[in-house]
Amino acid sequence: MEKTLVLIKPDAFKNHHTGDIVKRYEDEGFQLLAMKMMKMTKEVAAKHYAEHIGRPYYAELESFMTSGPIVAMVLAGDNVISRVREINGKTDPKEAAEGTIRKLYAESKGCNAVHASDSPESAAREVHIFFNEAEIFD
Ligand code: FUP
Repeated sequence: MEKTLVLIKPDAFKNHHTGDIVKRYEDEGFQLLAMKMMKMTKEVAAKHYAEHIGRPYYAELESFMTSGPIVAMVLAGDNVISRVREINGKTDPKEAAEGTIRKLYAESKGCNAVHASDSPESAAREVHIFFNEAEIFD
């Protein structure tokens, strides 16, 4: 079954939306294979957001993502990668469709509640930044 890496970001965690977000994914029928609460270090941020290093918003992104606890999870299901991206909504909550997680819970383009892998290649890479094989119950 296809897998994806999802992060509940510090804004959504701080605003007590973790339960609602996890419930939404479970209600959509996805299987939770792994989950942990952690603080993202600058090193993990640099690995996870490698393609964004050097962009004008990177310092702000790094500072935000390391500002408080995050919840990392691996979800599985048919077309889970594209379906979770759909459910999360566009990067900027102002552009996100009604009912999407970012429309409901995100504060801004930078503080946007959730991350989800955007391709099978990203998912394979990102899952192993946060979890080892023994932590994935598939
Ligand atoms: P997404 O795939 O929707 O998570 O968004 P991107 O991969 O394009 O960007 C990753 C993160 O960088 C976003 F979640 C927020 C941050 N970002 C900005 O703060 N400003 C931008 O213009 C683009 C991205």
